[in-house]
Amino acid sequence: MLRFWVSIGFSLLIHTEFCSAFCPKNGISGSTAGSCFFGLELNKTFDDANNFCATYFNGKLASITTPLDDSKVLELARSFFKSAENVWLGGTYDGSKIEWLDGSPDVYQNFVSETAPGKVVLNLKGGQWSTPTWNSMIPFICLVKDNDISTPSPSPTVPSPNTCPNSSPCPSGWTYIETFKSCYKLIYTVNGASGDENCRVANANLASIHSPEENKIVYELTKTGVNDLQAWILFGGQRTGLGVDDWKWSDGSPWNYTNWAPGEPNNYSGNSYCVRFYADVTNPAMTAKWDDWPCDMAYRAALCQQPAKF
Ligand SMILES: [Ca+2]
Repeated sequence: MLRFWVSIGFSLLIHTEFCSAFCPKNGISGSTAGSCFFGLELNKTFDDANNFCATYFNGKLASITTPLDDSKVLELARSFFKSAENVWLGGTYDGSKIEWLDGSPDVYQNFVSETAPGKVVLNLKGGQWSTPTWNSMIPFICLVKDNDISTPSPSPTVPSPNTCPNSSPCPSGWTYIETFKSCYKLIYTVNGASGDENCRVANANLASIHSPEENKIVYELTKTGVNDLQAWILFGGQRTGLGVDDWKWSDGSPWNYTNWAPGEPNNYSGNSYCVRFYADVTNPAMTAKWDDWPCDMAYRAALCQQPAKF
């Protein structure tokens, strides 16, 4: 099986399959050979969701051009998304036509009647498409295709791929990042104790960070694109004493990198035993920085991490 490596902006290496598009375990093959639809349970705006599909999977928000794909994607979404009402598809509707982000033709539509112009979502309850009245932060469905093949006449000894291998070394619903050989998942609305416990129940730990590249991926996984004064993400830093350097990672890995915001860690109020990660803050200088913070506060989400299993 041929594989290639995509080098993206900040030198992360994301693995994908050349015989067909990379397909996570929860993915399904589309009607186009080598295509794969899959859901991501990360709440993002339309543009950020599409950027995520592009950056980490070399794909786009999903286009749907056949009734069969429509029904398969609905089945996928209903089984994958536990609590979502709507999920992004990759279309913009002008009231009569759809423009798909991946350039697919406007040959099939499944809107509820009198849908207004806007970005297209799939409604999991009704099973039809509509357009939300504002650019919500919701989960989304990516579509990856193997149509970027640059060799026009592949060797006849290489079998033509027509299936989408379930090649992700991560459990269903987790995001695989090749560079760190890790699987990530967000658990929403936690405090320090419940976030830690929920990761452990899933055989994972709160995420640890050991380099600027790893800090960047945590940012990419946790930002939503909408600034929020309380956009705090819990990850695995834990205070072990009162000193500035008295910290450890909950997964036991070495404490060898920090990205504290200016003046941090300050142990303000004397009980800042956890760390919050600034995902979407109004001050750009604070973006992706860390602040020691009380564990019993409400965090937008916890980021869990576990090693990929091959
Ligand atoms: Ca602090």
